[in-house]
Amino acid sequence: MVVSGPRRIGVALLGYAFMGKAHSHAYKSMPHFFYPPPAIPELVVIYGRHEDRVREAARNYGFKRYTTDWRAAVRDPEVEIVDNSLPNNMHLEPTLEAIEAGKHVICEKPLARNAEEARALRDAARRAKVKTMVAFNYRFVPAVQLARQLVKSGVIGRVYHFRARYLQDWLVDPNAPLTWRLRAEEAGSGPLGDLGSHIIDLARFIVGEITAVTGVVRTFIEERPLPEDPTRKGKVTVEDAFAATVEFENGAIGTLEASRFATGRKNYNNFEINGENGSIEFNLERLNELRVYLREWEGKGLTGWADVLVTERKHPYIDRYWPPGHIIGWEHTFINEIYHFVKAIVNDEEIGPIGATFEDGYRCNVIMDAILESARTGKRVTVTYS
Ligand code: SOE
Repeated sequence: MVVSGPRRIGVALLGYAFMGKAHSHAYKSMPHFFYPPPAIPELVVIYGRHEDRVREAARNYGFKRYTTDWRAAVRDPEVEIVDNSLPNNMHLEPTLEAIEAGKHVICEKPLARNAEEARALRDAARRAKVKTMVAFNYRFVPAVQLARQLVKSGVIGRVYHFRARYLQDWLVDPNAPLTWRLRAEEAGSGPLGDLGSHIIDLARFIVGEITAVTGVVRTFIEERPLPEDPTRKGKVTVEDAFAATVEFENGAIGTLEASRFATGRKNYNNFEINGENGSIEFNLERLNELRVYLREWEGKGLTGWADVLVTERKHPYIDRYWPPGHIIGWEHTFINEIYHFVKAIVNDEEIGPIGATFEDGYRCNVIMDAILESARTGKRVTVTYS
């Protein structure tokens, strides 16, 4: 007897590196945990520039085919979802062509290198009937959604502050090679787009719209060994770190920073929200936990922070995984994200407000451009969208 079940949905994955690995794992794992799945992702074709590497990735991840021609992948008749996990300079054209070809698109963050490219993608998404989403995967951490629920339900009352920092240290070694994340032509910006885009998106996801920014950027190491020839050096053309102040529409103010020179910090995406009735702190390196302080506890002499373990069945997504206390990992944020995307496609549901739309991606790029403009001019910049 053949087991019948949910329909299959064909996926073309553009890119096979870090995000290609995380996304292909998510497509394969989603039906196992979100059973019965809205549809079963079928790994149809993977694209990469280097044939030997993309062939290996196809074998490793389990794709039916591989190609060094992204247009062939985007137009493949078996493909319904195009997943753009390529470097930032390759977000615009393949995503536009995929939308044009009637494919649903999930695009890695940041949506684009700058607001101009992001606006073109946002406008194309508006005109299209397909589903489009930006892979801001930290929206799909159960603890982050609990933080959002606590803020949106008024538990901490009026929000006064949002301060976030996304810190890594993989570039503190001056001999780390000049990879694509260090070149403006390919990346658009440095940690601002790579890491800052996450905390800007979380600021908007949890607290609300940002109306003005100031910013400062710095490049600490100007030249690095070339990956293809370590005896030669190339110029770093992006910032190595940024810091910014932000003003929110609801009157709150905050600070943002991101760096890949924060020695000792590995993947330290940390935010703290202070409100009139309490505070919340999240740390990605302890992603199953949320630190909470509530003033109502003070009457009981409890003037301290609680380390809440966000692994109860009532917490977002946890009922799909394990019993309380068995914790989940970084990769599960992608599984949750892919479930959200495939379910929206199959049931014709809205991507937002939980998933990041191309409007969210565009607004994030506008805010990043404003931070860079402030860093150039030394002036406070008002954030405006078109
Ligand atoms: C940078 O090293 C990076 O891979 C980012 O590009 C990802 O978005 C982040 O989730 C982890 O760190």
